[in-house]
Amino acid sequence: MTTRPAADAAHEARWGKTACILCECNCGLEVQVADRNLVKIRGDKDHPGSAGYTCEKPLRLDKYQSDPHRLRAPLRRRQDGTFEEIDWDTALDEIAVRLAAVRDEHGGETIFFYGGGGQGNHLGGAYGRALLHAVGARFMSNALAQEKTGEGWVDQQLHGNHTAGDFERTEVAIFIGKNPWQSHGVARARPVLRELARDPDRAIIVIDPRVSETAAMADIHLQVAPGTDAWCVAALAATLVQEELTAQDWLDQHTVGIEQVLSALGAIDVGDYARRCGVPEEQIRAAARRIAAAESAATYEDLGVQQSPNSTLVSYLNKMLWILTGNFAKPGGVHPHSWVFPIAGRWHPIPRADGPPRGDRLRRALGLAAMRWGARPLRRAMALAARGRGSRLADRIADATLRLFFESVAVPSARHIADTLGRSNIEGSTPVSGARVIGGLIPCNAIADEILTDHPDRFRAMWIDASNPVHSLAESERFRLAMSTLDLSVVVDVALTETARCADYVLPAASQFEKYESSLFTLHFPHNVFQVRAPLLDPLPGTRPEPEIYAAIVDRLGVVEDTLIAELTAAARVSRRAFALAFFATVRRRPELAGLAPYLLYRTLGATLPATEKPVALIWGMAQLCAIAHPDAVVRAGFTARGFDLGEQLFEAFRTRREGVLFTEDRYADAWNYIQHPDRKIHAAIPELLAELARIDGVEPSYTTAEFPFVLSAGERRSFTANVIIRDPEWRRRDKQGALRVCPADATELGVATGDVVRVVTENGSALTPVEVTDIMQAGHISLPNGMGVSYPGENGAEAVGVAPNSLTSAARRDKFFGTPWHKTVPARIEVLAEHTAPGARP
Ligand SMILES: Nc1nc2c(c(=O)[nH]1)N[C@H]1C(S)=C(S)[C@@H](COP(=O)(O)OP(=O)(O)OC[C@H]3O[C@@H](n4cnc5c(=O)[nH]c(N)nc54)[C@H](O)[C@@H]3O)O[C@H]1N2
Ligand SMILES: Nc1nc2c(c(=O)[nH]1)N[C@H]1C(S)=C(S)[C@@H](COP(=O)(O)OP(=O)(O)OC[C@H]3O[C@@H](n4cnc5c(=O)[nH]c(N)nc54)[C@H](O)[C@@H]3O)O[C@H]1N2
Ligand code: SF4
Ligand SMILES: [Mo]
Repeated sequence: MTTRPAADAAHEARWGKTACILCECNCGLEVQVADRNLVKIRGDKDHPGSAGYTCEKPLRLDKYQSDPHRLRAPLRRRQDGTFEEIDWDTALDEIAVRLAAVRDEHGGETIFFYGGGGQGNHLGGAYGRALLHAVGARFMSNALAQEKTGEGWVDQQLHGNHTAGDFERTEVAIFIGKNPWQSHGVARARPVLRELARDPDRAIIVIDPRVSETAAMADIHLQVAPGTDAWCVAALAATLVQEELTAQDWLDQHTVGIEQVLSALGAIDVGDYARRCGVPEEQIRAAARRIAAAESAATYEDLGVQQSPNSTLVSYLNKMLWILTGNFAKPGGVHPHSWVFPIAGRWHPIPRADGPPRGDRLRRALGLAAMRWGARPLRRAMALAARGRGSRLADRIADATLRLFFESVAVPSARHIADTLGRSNIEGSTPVSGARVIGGLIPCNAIADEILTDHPDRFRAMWIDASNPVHSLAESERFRLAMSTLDLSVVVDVALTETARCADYVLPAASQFEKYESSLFTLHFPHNVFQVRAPLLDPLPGTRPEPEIYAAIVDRLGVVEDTLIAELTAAARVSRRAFALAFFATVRRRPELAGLAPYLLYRTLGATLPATEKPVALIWGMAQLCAIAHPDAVVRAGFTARGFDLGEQLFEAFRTRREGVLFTEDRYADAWNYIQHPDRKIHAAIPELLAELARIDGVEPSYTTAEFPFVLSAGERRSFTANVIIRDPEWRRRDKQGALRVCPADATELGVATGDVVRVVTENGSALTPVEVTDIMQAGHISLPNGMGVSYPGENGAEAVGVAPNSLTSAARRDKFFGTPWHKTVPARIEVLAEHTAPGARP
C-alpha cells in the first residue's frame, strides 16, 4: 500500500499513488513511472474523495514532470539582465545576506511574500512561512487575494468560516459565474452534474452570460449581461422575500439582524432589476420559486462574479439565497467544514462533546507552571536520555505529563501556533496605498502600488514561490516594472517562468512528484479528506524540495540557537511524546517562536525521520492541530484514541495511507459548531454591504464605450487550461491556440469567421488571436482562455502560444472593498486585420 520514495531504478516501471495537481480537487491518481517519466496515469479507486474519477487533464501530466522547461541549477541575474548558473551554497549564502541587509536597513515589513502554493502544493509554502517570520515580514499575498477575499470577508461576518455546498445530495444546485463542468471545484464534478441533470426531481440553475457547458445542462439558465450579477442575484433574493418564500421560523431561530436584510430586499423593484441584468423577470421569479420549493439548495460562486464588478456585494447576495431558505446544517445544503489547517479564516477548535477534562482550570494552571519552570530541566533530562541514559524513564515521565496536561497546555499552545502561521488575525491596511488587508493577504491588484513609489515604507524585496504573478496578475507590464525596481527578488519554481525571468535569483524546486507534498484544499462536509503524497521519484539533479530550501536560508539567518535545536532533537529521539511535550512547552515559553514552528519541526523532529521523509515533520504538527481542533469528528472518522494519541494516530494514517485519509466525519447538525459567533447564529446584516445594495439601486450598469464596444472575459477555464502549471502547448488536445470566442451575430457584423486572426484591443494592451465563432456567446461578449501565452522552449527558441490574458487587463479596475480584479469584464474592441497574420505573432 505504501509507495517507497524512489530509489530511481531507472528502467523498472513502478506504480505509485499520488494526486492530480491541476485543480483544487486533487483527484487521487495511480502513476506508472519509468525512466523518470510518468508513463501511465489512471484515477485511484482507493482515493476516499475522488474514488477513481479524473477528468481528461491529468492523463498527460508528464508534460509537467519531464519537459525541457525544468530548471536544473540556481540562477543569478547578471548586470546585463542575463542569468548565470551558480551553486546552491553560493545562492543561499548571497540570498540570506541580502535579505538580512534589506531587513536591517528598511525593516522586515518591507520584505513581501507572494504565492506559496498552486493547486496541489502547499507543503512548501507552509515551510515558507517560517522564512517570512524569520525576516520579520508582515505582508504577503497569493492568488486567493484576486478571487476569494471578498467572499471570505462576507463569510467571516455571517458565520466566521468557509463553506461548501453539498452538491452530491442537493435538490437544486445554483452556480453563479461558475462552470464546474470544466473548472470542477466539486469532487467528481461531471458525474455529480450528470446525475443532477438526469433526475427530474432535481434541478441546476446557472447564472452566466455564456451558454457554458454547465449552463447547457441547466434547468434554468439566467443568461445575464456580463457584470450585472448584483442586480440579478438581488432580484432573486428580493423575489424570495416579496413572494414570502423565505424560511421565516428558521430565520427567527438561527439568525440575527435578518430584519434589515428583509426590509432592504423588500424594497427592490424586481422587474427593473431584471431589465438591468438583461434576464426576463418571469425567469428570475421561476428560479426563486424553484429554490424555495426545494427540500435543499446549495450555491457555488466563482470567478465569473468574483472577478467582475460588485463582487463583494454579489457574494453577500449569493449567501442570502441559501440563508433566506434555511439551507444550512442539513443534507444538500451549505456548510462550514473542518480543515487540516485553514487556508482561509481563523483556526477554530471545536470543544469535545463530553466537555473539557475534569479539573481543567487547575490542570491548566499546574501545567503552565510545570511548563514554565519544568520545561528546561525536562529538556535537559531528555538530552541526557538521548545519550543513552534513562531514555525509558524520560519517555515515562513525558507520557504521564502529557496525559495530565495535554488538553490544558498543548491546546492553547496549538492555538497560538495556528493563529500565527494562519495569519488570519492580520488585518489593517497596506503601508503605501492603504488597501485593505484581509485574512493576512493584501489585494493582488495593490502589490505594484506598494512598490512603484518613493514612499519610505514601500516594499523593497519580494519572495515568490510556486506562482507566476507577472503572468497571472492584472497588468503584467506594471508588475514587471515593479519587480525591476526592487532591491531583491527571489523566485522558487520548477520552470523559468515569466516571473522568474524578472528575478534576481531563481531557485529550482523539485517537482511535485519528486518530493513530499500535500494540498490544504480540504474543503468538504460532512466527510473531509487529506492526502500526503510521497515522492514517486528522486529530485531532478540540481533541484531541491522547498522545505530544504527554506530550512537552509533560515539556518543562515541564525534566528534560532543551536542549543534549542539540539534539545528538541534530543527529545524527539526519546519519543514523540517527549518531543510533543518539549515542543509545545517551548512555544508556550517563547511565543515568538510560533512563526518558526515549521522550521523547528523540520530541523528537530525531521532529523529523526528518514532523510527523504523530513518534510513530513510539519505534517505531524498539522495532525496534532487537526485532532485538537476537531476531536469528535476525527473519532467519528474511525480513529479511536484521545488527546495526544489521537493526533498520533492521525499522523500515522497521513504518513502511511498513500491513497489519502478521510480525517473527519461530521453530522449535519455539527455545522452549527463551526459557526464562530458565540451565539452560534448567522449574523445576517452587514451594514457596509446593505449600504452598497442601496447604492447600486441608483446605478445603470454599463461597461462598454464607443471605443470599446465589447466586454472581454479574460481568462475562461476550458478543457485544456490549468492555470500555468503546464507550459508545453502540445499538452492541449483541443483549442491549441486558445481562440477568442465571438457570437455569430458579432462575427457577421465584423466580417470574421472561425480561424480568422483579429486584433483584440483594450485600454492596456492588444493581442492577435484566432477567432472561434460560437453561439455559446451572447452579442457584445467575447472570451479568451486562461493559462495561455507562456513561453516554452521550442525549435526556434522560446515561443509563446496564445494570448497572455493579463497583457490586456488593468490593475486599476478592481473591487472597491477588497481590490479583486475585474478580469471578466474588460472593455475591448476587435480590429479586423487587412491581411491574416500568423496567430501568436506579436501585434
Ligand atoms: N480546466 C480548468 N479548470 C480549472 C482551472 C483551470 O485553469 N482550467 N483553474 C482552477 C481555478 S484556480 C479556479 S479559481 C477555478 C475557476 O473556475 P470558474 O470560475 O468556473 O472558471 P471561469 O471559466 O474562469 O469562469 C466561470 C464562468 O464565469 C462566466 N462569466 C464571465 N463573466 C461573467 C459575469 O459577468 N457574470 C457571471 N455570472 N458569469 C460570468 C464565464 O462565462 C464562465 O463560464 O477553476 C479551477 N479549475
Ligand atoms: N486575466 C486573468 N488572470 C487570472 C485569472 C483569470 O481568470 N483571468 N485567474 C486567476 C486565478 S483564479 C488564479 S488561481 C491565478 C493562478 O496563477 P498563479 O497563482 O500564478 O498560479 P499558477 O498558474 O498555478 O502557477 C503555479 C506556478 O507554480 C509552479 N510550480 C509547479 N509546481 C511547483 C513546485 O512543486 N514548486 C514550486 N516552487 N513551483 C511549482 C509552476 O511552474 C507555475 O509557475 O491566476 C489568476 N489570473
Ligand atoms: S484537473 Fe481537477 S478534476 Fe481533473 S483530474 Fe485533476 S484534480 Fe481532478
Ligand atoms: Mo483560482
